[in-house]
Amino acid sequence: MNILEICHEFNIFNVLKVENNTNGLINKSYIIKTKDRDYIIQKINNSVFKDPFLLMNNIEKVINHLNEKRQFKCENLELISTKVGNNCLENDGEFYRCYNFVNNSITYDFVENPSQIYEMGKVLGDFQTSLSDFNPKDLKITIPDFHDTKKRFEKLVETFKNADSYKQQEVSELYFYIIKNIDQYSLITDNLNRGILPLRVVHNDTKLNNVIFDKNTKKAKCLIDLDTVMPGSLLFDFGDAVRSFVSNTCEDAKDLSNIGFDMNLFCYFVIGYAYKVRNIITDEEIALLIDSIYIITMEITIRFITDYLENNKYFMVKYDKHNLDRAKNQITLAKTIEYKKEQLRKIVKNVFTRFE
Ligand code: GN1
Ligand code: MG
Repeated sequence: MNILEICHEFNIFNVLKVENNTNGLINKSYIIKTKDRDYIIQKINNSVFKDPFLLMNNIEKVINHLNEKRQFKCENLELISTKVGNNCLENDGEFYRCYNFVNNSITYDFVENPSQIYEMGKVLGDFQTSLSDFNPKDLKITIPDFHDTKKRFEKLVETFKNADSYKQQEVSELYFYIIKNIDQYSLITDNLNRGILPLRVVHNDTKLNNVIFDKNTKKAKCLIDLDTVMPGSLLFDFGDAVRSFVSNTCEDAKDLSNIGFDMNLFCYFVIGYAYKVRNIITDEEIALLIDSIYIITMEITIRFITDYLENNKYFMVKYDKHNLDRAKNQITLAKTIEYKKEQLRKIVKNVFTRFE
């Protein structure tokens, strides 16, 4: 089926234009423009998501719950059904889904103004609070052990052993830093398994460009890309969100000298976030917020190196060493976080005390 035929399956006719959307490292997206309204059709990567129907059912449940809890529906999260009323189209082993595309919405790869980050903190906090009464066990596991950093690490060790010696040499400096910090990787999962941290609904991919903003009001509207909603710890989302904006460069920038930890942005984020989650977050979760930023940054570093060693099977790349560049970038950020940990803990403590 070509893209126009796929549109027809979603009852979309009179297509004026189809644009490729290059955001995202996993799914392929197309913006479909028609006379009356626009849509985004995504081809779900089914080597990453083995059962797209399971994933779509998770998404639908979460959207329905969010719509019930809020006074407004996020129009960006309106799923368009197929002609026969399904939330997903299967054709020749390929899977497509369709959302409403809202023209006055915008996403950012970079921070242009600290108020965006305050907004991002609020939108993440709102997501977690709105879903705090949703039983996470009602969601299916679409990618097992997604944020099990220790397992990601073990996979890297295996992959490294089997890699060719040239590549081993190439990643050795990164690899040894990763091994040195092994003690930290199971901090969140161990506490989850022991019941010290509550199991919650987690978005699992809370980077800045998954926050939709209103072009006119500049307010954040909602978190999009719900592909990885699954049970887990809210710390995964906090850590991932912070790592995505705090260095103020993109995650594949090659110039490592620009990578820092923007304290000012971090404060804006924590204030917005704490304001929204103050009634649901536990002391045990607050105590690990800073660790989560380090852990999730190390986890994505581990994933990028593993994929580089496995010849870029998982993440889309634009050139052979793309994943290696991403890993170098993220490990540089992780080292900055490690260095600032105590200072960051004080900020978190001060902000949360203000909301007591
Ligand atoms: C992937 O496709 P995208 O960009 O939303 C990945 C995330 C990573 C992210 C890094 C299912 O998300 O886990 O943090 O790339 N998604 C999946 O940019 O693996
Ligand atoms: Mg995603």
